Amino acid sequence: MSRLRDTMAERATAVEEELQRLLPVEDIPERRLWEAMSYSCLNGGKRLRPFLVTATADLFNVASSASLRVAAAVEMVHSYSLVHDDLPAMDDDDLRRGRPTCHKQFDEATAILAGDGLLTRAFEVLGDPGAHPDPAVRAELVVELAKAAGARGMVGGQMVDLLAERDEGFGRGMDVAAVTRMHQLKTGRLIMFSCCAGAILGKAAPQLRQALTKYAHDLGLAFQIVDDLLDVEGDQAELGKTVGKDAAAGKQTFVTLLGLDRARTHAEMLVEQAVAHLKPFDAEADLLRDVAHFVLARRA
Ligand code: GRG
Repeated sequence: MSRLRDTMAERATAVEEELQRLLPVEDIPERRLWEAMSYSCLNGGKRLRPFLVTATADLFNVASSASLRVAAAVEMVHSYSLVHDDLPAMDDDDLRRGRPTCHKQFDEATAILAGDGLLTRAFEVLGDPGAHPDPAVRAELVVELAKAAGARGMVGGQMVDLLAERDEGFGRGMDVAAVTRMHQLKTGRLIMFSCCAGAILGKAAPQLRQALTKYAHDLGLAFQIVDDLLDVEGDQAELGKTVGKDAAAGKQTFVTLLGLDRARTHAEMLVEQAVAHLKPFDAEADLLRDVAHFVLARRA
């Protein structure tokens, strides 16, 4: 695991530097907007999605200058989603990555614009020749990220989640299949794009891209189940409660549906399955095998 930790740390630094390069202060007319955009994406985080982009791109010997660009674009979309998710109209959170959320640090309107700015900049970056010399590859990256992040993906999943919380949609009637579907959209699709982006950049054979899609599918779900487990375990540690923030807000989670033990076993099974999908790759996919185990073992 220390090999993975070191590589993740190195790549997180490289992505951070790439994000800085892609968000120069002089490009943005109001310094406050630049500050809010930078504050929201240059603030730590695990950088899991960028890591998946670069690790899958490495399988196909993609130039690191290209994979870092795409990795930074995915992180911009992820950061935008967190800024908007934290807004009072959504989850109304005060803290993100251990610091005040963007709307707390700045104000609501600035946070909305910072999110919008990050989202649109991501697509500009993918459309730029720096992402790949072949325009067909760039077009595919743009379309696939739009599908993953938009109403058929993350935004759609967020809507399902919002309605569930208000009990206007599937609500408390959500079963494991419905919760799984919601998370596949809300967090799974961006994780899936992150794993496919390397294959798109490397013009991978369809069966190899398919193997990575299946890996990402199981990894994304395991990531979410672990998130639900950490939510409850964090509550237990900090507050002496046992429900978790999401369940307390009336949401169905994998833990409310399956219980702690079965939820963990399910996540373990998914990680094993994810690793099994990497069979067509030899030792060069070891980082992806390690990151699957990291997702299971993570504490934050
Ligand atoms: C507002 C359109 C819109 C979408 C929001 C992803 C999302 C959709 C909301 C995040 C809500 C949330 C906390 C979900 C739990 C799983 C998750 C995505 C956690 C945050 O991702 P990490 O753990 O965060 O990769 P870091 O900070 O490490 O980048």
